[in-house]
Amino acid sequence: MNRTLYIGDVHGCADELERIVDAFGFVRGKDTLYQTGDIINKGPDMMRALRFIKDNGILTVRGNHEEHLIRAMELPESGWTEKQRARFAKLSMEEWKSIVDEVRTWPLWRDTPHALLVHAGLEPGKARLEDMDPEVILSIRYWNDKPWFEQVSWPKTVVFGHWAKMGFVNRPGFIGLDAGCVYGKKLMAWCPEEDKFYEIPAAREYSPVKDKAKTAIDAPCLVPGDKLPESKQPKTFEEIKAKIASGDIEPADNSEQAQKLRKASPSIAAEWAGYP
Ligand SMILES: [Mn+2]
Repeated sequence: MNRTLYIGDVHGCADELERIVDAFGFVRGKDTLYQTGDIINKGPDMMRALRFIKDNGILTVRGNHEEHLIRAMELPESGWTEKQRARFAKLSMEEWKSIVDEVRTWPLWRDTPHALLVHAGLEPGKARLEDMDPEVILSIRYWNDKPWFEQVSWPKTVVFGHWAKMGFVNRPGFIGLDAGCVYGKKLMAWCPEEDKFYEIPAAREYSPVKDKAKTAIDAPCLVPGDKLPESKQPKTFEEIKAKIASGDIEPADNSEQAQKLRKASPSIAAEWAGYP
């Protein structure tokens, strides 16, 4: 029987990625491997993880970390934030160029035989993927203070990652596979033909959990507030949201659609906000 495996967020955890594919018993040329995106950043060895993805023909979707990288590479070095500088210092520019060439080819979604695969989720109230905001697909967690998957129905099972804090989700029509491997929890994967979940415990905590979603720098690259004077820069995600709500941070995009998004999900707006 040909089998399929959907693998959760990797974040440079190359060992655990190799081990879960091994535990599945991947047969090259017969089985198909998919992955939820966010291969890069945070963890111990993103180059090896990327090589493994490529060598084994694993079909990924783009994660918010890959999208932030693509956008940062389009900026002149002088336009990078401290956070971006720190991230770029970890590899050579040549390596980053090869990564960006690769991740640029990853789609926002894959409509696969068993499931729709996206990085974070789907925008409630929209029936077509083409009509959804790409930043929502890449970053959604809560929408009007409720998990997005409680507000979406889709003709096929939706497989997603991105929400390490929520962890493994298994409910009718929705499978969330980011179980926080890079935070020392586990890498998870789903095989629909066997109706079975695979998991590999993280060898260690590669990145501290407390950094996650609590500080301004959680927004991987473009940190709203970086262009404000030091004393006025928001230090936490809550502050970013408050500053956007109060108009202290003037977002570059003030269209009706952008305003709607800021109301439904201030976190997504904060993560992607660019302002003059
Ligand atoms: Mn993510």
